[in-house]
Amino acid sequence: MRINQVISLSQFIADQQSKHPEASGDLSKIFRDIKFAAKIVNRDVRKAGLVDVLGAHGTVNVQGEEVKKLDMLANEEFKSSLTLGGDCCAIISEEEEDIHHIETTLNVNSKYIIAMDPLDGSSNIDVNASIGTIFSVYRRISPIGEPVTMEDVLQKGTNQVAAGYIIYGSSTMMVITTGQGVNAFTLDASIGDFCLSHPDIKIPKDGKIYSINDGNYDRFESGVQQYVDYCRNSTVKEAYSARYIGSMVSDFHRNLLKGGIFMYPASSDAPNGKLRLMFESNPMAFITEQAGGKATTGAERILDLEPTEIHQRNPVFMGSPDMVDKLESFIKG
Ligand code: P6P
Repeated sequence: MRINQVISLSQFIADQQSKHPEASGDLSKIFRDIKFAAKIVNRDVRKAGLVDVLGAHGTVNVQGEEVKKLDMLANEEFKSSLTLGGDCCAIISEEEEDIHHIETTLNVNSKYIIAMDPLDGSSNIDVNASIGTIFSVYRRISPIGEPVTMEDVLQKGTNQVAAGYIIYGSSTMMVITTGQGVNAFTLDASIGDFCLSHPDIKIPKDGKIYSINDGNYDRFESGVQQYVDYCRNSTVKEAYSARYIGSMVSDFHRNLLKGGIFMYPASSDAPNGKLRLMFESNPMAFITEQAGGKATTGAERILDLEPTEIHQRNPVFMGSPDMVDKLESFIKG
């Protein structure tokens, strides 16, 4: 046994792949490509402020949201790495209106599709708060070699082959699941690789942290308001804490490790909420459930939702199972 045995992300994926003799190794290559882009985005995020990558890109995306320069940089980095890697036949991105088909000879004959939010939490970029990348991996449904269809990219969350996020915070960490639990890898810049730092993460069954944009309180349905009141009025002994940074990856990651509930409900001015099913809800719901948590719209399991549009939104409640159950009890009255 080597002292301080370090397990790299690549080694970990290879070990997991070896448990599945039928595996082709293509998924390992998808992680290779995501890891490469993540290191480049990490470099760009870390030097933001020193070079002209802060601020607005001068355009708005399909969501009608102001695009930041780093958003577009990150989007291009992940598209480029996945294209050069040759194992991804299409990408859907929060920053792209439609399917991005990858039609090089290698990619056209590959079977994996990526759904990604290349840089989530843009509003925090210019104020040096942590941000992240979120991704899902799906296997195409239509025959390999044929043009990717809408059916290929609009798959239920239960069809995810893998999901993960990279958090560019006090350290840069990649948290992933391939359906066999949740593991986190911290970037060791001295060796330029992600190393296993949090094996087999399980979210605490209950918690005291609730994360929600309280500014929307008056526009929430009464069940959600009642749950927020329940948390606010908790006794000193039970004292709940409100923690919300406005960057889903950061709020999610804290609650995953400490226990808590992350909420982005529907509201009177946003009847489906704000977060995107394909780019935020599904990958984070997969990770939540693999860590022993619950992820619902308040009415149904997120992973069971049937997507109908690339950029569709849904209400989000995810985290410690006892907290999600309590929230749902208020919604169900
Ligand atoms: P609000 C960031 O823009 C984001 O998509 C998520 O990362 C975050 O949880 C949410 O929006 C914050 O939205 O309306 O509270 O600022």
